[in-house]
Amino acid sequence: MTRSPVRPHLVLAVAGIALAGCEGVQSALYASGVEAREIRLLFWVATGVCAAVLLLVMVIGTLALAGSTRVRAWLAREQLVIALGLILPVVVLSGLLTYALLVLQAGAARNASATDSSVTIVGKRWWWEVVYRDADGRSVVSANELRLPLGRPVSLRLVSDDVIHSFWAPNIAGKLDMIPGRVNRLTIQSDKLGVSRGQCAEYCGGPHALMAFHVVTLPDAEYQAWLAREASTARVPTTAAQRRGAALFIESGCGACHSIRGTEARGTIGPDLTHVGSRVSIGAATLPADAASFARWITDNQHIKPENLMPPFRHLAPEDLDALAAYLASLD
Ligand code: HEC
Ligand SMILES: [Cu+2]
Repeated sequence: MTRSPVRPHLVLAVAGIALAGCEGVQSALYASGVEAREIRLLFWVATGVCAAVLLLVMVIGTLALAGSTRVRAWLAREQLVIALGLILPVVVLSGLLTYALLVLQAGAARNASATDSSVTIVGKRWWWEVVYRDADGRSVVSANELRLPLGRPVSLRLVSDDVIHSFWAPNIAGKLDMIPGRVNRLTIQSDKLGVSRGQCAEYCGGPHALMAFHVVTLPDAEYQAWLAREASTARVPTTAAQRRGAALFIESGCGACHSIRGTEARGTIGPDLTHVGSRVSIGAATLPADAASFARWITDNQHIKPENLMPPFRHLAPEDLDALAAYLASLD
């Protein structure tokens, strides 16, 4: 039998795929928040300690197999067996456990000290409702995207309407479950401008794997301006196509499930669409929020996100579909 040669190209391709997962949009190793940095340090310390222990075991194993008689006799001494086989593991594991508990405690203390909760996130099947409280105490309903002011702690109330979900934005913080009938609090702080990605981390049925979201960190002033815009009613359609789209939205019954503030559409089963055109994505981070994706989503959402709770609308004439998509894209 001949041994198959190692194919460097194949190795590179596999390594490339594996490493592509590390580009940082959704990674606890690209920490850009207070809690995520604590968790990343914990990860590297635990990995480093485990690597050192592995190295020690390999060296001793090699000596035990290939060392001289004197070395092997020394290794077989009872004191050494007790020191390396009993005391060392107890010390190393207790140290790591204590450290991990301290990290956990620091997060719990942050969550307990937070007084006001300016953002509530409701886990839904299979998307996220995000409700901000603005400076005047008004609720501003949005979806599938969490915007944060740079460098300021924000206390999140995490709740669920249906089953257990788990909120996880690994670049910014650890994960926390959303449990029906309970309010879990998570204080998070993002220290890096830009967009990262999060994911539901507790299997919640159907398209759970496609229940993601984006976290958008803005400079404080931009965040305040954005929140004021988000609180306003929807932009009035300006072109003929957009007006046709606005009428179709009501005629087609979309308003039974979706709200567009400032219009008759007041449904609450699906995401609020008042400013959907300004979001990074639709379908809980499955498609970008552009006109082409709106059209695809309306007709084909059961293929894009199988089993999601929106029925596909296939009967629309192509020009009507375009008008509807143009209207939604204009809602910035
Ligand atoms: C029976 C309720 C229902 C009806 C009717 C309905 N939708 Fe939806 N829609 C949903 C649900 C639920 C979602 C969330 C799907 C998901 O991501 O899991 C959704 C998602 C969407 C999204 C993506 C929003 C986002 O932020 O992710 C758009 C856009 C949308 N619907 C447009 C429409 C349009 C246009 C119509 C009418 C032609 C319509 N919907 C009719 C329930 C409905
Ligand atoms: Cu889930």
